[in-house]
Amino acid sequence: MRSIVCIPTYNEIENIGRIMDAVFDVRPDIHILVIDDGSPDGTAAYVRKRIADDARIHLIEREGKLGLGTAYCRGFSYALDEGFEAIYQMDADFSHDPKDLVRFRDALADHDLIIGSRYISGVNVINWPMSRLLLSWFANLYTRVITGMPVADATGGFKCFRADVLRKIDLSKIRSNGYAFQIEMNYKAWRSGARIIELPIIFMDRVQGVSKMSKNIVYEAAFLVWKLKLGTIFSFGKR
Ligand SMILES: Nc1nc2c(ncn2[C@@H]2O[C@H](COP(=O)(O)OP(=O)(O)OP(=O)(O)O)[C@@H](O)[C@H]2O)c(=O)[nH]1
Ligand SMILES: [Mg+2]
Repeated sequence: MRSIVCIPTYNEIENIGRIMDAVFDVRPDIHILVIDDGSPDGTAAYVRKRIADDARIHLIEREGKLGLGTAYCRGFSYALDEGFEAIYQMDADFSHDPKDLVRFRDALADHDLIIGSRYISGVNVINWPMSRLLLSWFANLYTRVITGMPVADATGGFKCFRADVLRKIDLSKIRSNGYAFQIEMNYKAWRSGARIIELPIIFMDRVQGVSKMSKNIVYEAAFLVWKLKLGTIFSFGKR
């Protein structure tokens, strides 16, 4: 399967080179698409240099910090247009272990959406403050109870979609950004009948670079799960 991993970046100059190397180490077949939002630290300029001697690297540059959700959607659309069949997403900051890309590929044989999960087989999060862990854990419980979606970790950002799943989702209608974006994509994939599997991953807090987490991300997600649920009820069972 032709595979590509979408990596959104905002000020990841300390990480981007090393993460690309780590990805190619385990998956030399995979392409990498960086979606950079005009990082002032020169992340995009660095990627551009690497593109000169590696055809597996792709770059989309946007004008300013336009948010994670739209960055992913731009990346997914690009990947579909270019004919990729397996479309991965991961963070640049080493919270996600590139070695897991191998297990994800194997699981794709009989699934349509692979979700890297911190909350099956216990809690696999390293170096998060307890407050953030609790927030994330309760956000997932809340999402599961309200939507009924059988996913233990619906807010994580380490995933792989078969292209067919993304084609069924109208990416131009997605407005959410942070946690909410991940929930919305999982929900829409689930409603469209995708075969979903969660694989246990170990999530490490970022060591290098700056966090972009904010309170708005939490409010957005809290509101979105109701919107998804009510949207489904009022569509009278339509998918
Ligand atoms: N293109 C783009 N990338 C972003 C934006 N915000 C965050 N990112 C990238 O998306 C990925 C996830 O963002 P993080 O800042 O790591 O979010 P997080 O994991 O919730 O929080 P921390 O790891 O604590 O910073 C990283 O690769 C970021 O560089 C954005 O507005 N645009
Ligand atoms: Mg992070």
